[in-house]
Amino acid sequence: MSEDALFPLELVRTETNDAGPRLVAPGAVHIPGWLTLEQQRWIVARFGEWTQGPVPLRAATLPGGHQMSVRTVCLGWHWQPYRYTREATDVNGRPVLDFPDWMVRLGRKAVDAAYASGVESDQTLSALATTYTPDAALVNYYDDGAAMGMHQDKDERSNAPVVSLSIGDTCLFRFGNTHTRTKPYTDVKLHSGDLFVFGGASRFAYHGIPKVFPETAADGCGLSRGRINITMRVTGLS
Ligand code: MD3
Ligand code: FE
Repeated sequence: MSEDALFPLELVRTETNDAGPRLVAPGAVHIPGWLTLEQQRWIVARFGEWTQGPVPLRAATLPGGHQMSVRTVCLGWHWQPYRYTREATDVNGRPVLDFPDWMVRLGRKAVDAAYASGVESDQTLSALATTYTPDAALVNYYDDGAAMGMHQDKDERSNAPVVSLSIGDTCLFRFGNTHTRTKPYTDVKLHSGDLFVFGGASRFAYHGIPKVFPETAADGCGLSRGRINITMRVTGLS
């Protein structure tokens, strides 16, 4: 048999030869290895700039007094438990960085990749890519011991999809249901370069990161320790 038959062009994907798009739940599409290593390195370089200020990476303090182990820097709108503001009034009062145009374009490409891939048949979702305009990004940094408890993202006044990009160490992602923070849920490993889009019936599902696996980052992703996750959102605020 020829190599052309063994490796048809449309099935040869990324450096890591990952699987294609997978529908994890209605509206929730996982695309392993969506970002190239070069794109990952470029984004990691931007992350280095964002953390220089005006607002530093910070671990938010929850209303009960507990501090999160994940540290975050925001773009477009600053998130604090549990609202969006234009100034980081819980950190240093400084204005949040602008939401970059390249990230709007990347968000549209992500929504298109997820919902035009054929794994999600909802036409309302596949029509979204051209108009999708995220205006806030939470950029989370996880060091070895960091985790994020089960929660819903419901501080936005929009049901537009959330786009998630992972870079660095592999983590365990727990995708739950819209009713309770407990079972049933689906556990998925997220690797460096993975895309996940959460729209439709999945937009208000509980989810969390039970753990990251230290020193599992893909060689050449640009991050030597830990994990970065970018989530783009439409706040519906002005
Ligand atoms: C499902 N971040 O920032 S990304 C968050 O990896 C957050 O840092 C995690 O949860 C992280 O709020 C998980 C996956 C994710 C993000 C947003 C969602 C899943 C989602 C919104 C709705 C449903
Ligand atoms: Fe979340």
